Amino acid sequence: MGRLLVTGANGLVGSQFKEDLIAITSKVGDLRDKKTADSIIAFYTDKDRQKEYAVDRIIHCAAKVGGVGGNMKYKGEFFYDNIMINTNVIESARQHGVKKLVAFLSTCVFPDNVEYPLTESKIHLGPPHPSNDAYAYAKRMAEIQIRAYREQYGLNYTSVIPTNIYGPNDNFNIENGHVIPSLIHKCYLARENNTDLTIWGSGKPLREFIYSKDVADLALWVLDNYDESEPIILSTSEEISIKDVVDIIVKTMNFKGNVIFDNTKPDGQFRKPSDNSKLMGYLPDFKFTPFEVGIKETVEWFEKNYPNIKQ
Ligand code: GFB
Repeated sequence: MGRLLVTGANGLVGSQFKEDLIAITSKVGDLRDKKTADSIIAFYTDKDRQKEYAVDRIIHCAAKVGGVGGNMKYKGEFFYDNIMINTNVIESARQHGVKKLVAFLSTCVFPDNVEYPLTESKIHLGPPHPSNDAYAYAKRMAEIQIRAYREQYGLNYTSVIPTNIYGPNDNFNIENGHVIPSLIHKCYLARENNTDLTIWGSGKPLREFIYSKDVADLALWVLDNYDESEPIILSTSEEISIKDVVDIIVKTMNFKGNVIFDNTKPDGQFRKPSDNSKLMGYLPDFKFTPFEVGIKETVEWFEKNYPNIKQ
């Protein structure tokens, strides 16, 4: 078995892999560019040059991601960047003999109006939620590309469908980031400046969150143990309201100020409850990091590294 290459290795999930691997970050090259993506993968898979260190497995985490705000504002970029990155990486992996590739989707790719809970077979049963349709359709195409390559080339490539991921080394941008990093950043500033903490929307929407470290552990398991053509959902199947998320962050950060709900800001999709029984069928004893523990570790990481964070 050759070496593992991880794309997006400086990202939320990519930075959680501690194995001996080839870490590809955007500093190494722009994967939206076909030649650049191909030269990177050609270099590390070249058996003559790399000998026993040649790469034959890829975990593909690189993507343009963001929260509901960023997805609604930059639909063109979320579509173009993700469809180019995925298409280039999966095609170059094929051309250079990569034996196993795991790509990342997200539960936001599922249709907005479908019978809940979400299960793997429902991905293409209708349009995704309008707030992130550009991103969702681009990600759905990775699933299509992988299935097509399995059928034509017999490649054992697959994909994982995590719920909303959070953890250290996230993008803490207040306008375009996901809810948990945005709220931790805003709560920190409100506490330091004795100002109100403003939450987007009503606080009623429900989400399922999974800790980045758990996602990395599960992606490694999928890499070496999961050979089905169908993607697999990575989820705790535990829903929590945004209001309750706010309460846990406020308690963890010891914030004593006012919490304001700004209904002029988007609630996004109301809920996207997923069924993790496929995953649990394989890993019945997998221990997910409890939400309050993950939040505590993420807040500690933020306060230790602020302001040297992605924002
Ligand atoms: O994380 P988030 O932006 O993504 O928002 P989605 C989750 C919920 O948090 C929404 C509420 O209901 C927001 O209204 N929220 C409250 C906030 N305060 C804030 C805040 O300060 N910032 C943000 N960002 N949200 C994304 C998709 O949807 O999920 C992406 O757009 C991706 O493509 C990601 O799939 C996992 O869960 O709404």
